[in-house]
Amino acid sequence: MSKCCKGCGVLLQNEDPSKIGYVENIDQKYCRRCFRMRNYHEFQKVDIPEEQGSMLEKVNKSKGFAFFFCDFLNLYSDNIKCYHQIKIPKLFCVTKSDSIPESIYYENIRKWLQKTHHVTEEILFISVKNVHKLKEKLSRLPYQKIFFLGPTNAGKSSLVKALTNQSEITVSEMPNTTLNFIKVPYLEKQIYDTVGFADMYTLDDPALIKKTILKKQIRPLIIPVNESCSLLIEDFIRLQFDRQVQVTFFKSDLLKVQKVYGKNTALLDTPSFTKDIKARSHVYFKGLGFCYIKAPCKITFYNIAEEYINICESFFGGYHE
Ligand SMILES: Nc1nc2c(ncn2[C@@H]2O[C@H](COP(=O)(O)OP(=O)(O)OP(=O)(O)O)[C@@H](O)[C@H]2O)c(=O)[nH]1
Ligand SMILES: [Mg+2]
Repeated sequence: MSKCCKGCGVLLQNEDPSKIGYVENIDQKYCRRCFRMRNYHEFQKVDIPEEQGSMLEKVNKSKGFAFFFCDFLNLYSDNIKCYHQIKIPKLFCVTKSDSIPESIYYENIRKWLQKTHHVTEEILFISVKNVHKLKEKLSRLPYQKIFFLGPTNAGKSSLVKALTNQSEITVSEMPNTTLNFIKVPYLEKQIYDTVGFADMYTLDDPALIKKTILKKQIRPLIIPVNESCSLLIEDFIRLQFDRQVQVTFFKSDLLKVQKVYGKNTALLDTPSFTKDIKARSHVYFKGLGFCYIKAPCKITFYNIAEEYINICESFFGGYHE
């Protein structure tokens, strides 16, 4: 009989140590990758076994209900497009609400998701420290099958654990921790933890991922810039502005963003692209956070491919002023 890893859901196998799901003894509870992640905090990048599309297809064919989880720093358009691909009854959950700065009203984010991103279903704000809203919602849902979907690292597995007091599921800051559907009984229902959507800049860089962990509330970092200086994110992504403008970064405290003067950086030679930024925009660096730009300007991006940038209208201004 085929057995699955209790931590990540992958099918266990004892034939090929180089492939996912490997265990020396098929009776073991966790695959080698989960075992090492749980005990030694060791990370091994893997290719996701299940195609994202086929996972969504299975969900969309079910008669279940979907919770879409996305953390505050990753509410970018490409993630929200994934939400719109869910065709069964659903709701939108902004996770890691403990990290949202006090100065930002949930109501503004909610209206922005509705207006800018066309989210018409219910929107909740939750964190692992506060799962009661999720419990309440689940207790009122007339569905047996509940799918927890969303980008990798959004906190799906952490919420399953917090809801069910289940300690077997593996949780980590590394991307694609969960590798398959994991069915967990909850009340009279079945919750299905799933494989996270993954399109982040950080995917191949464990050291960088560690700098994106949100240990406490985000402190917005305000940096006035002009055409004679650049902004550096972790010494490699560089932003050059064409005029004086104020930039406010929302990111983990661990991620370094600094202003540097002069144009004599080695990164000048790397491929770049330029974007026109409208007043009151968010520029998302997928997986790293975002910045709010108040006035119109042009930004030239160095050392980051265009696919890792999403730009959209901000939730500052407009909705509450
Ligand atoms: N600050 C904060 N961090 C959280 C919260 N929930 C989860 N995390 C952290 O976010 C990281 C990812 O958590 P997971 O539960 O593994 O995320 P996931 O969505 O299951 O990720 P994949 O399995 O890779 O798709 C871990 O480092 C968690 O500790 C939360 O409510 N607040
Ligand atoms: Mg997970």
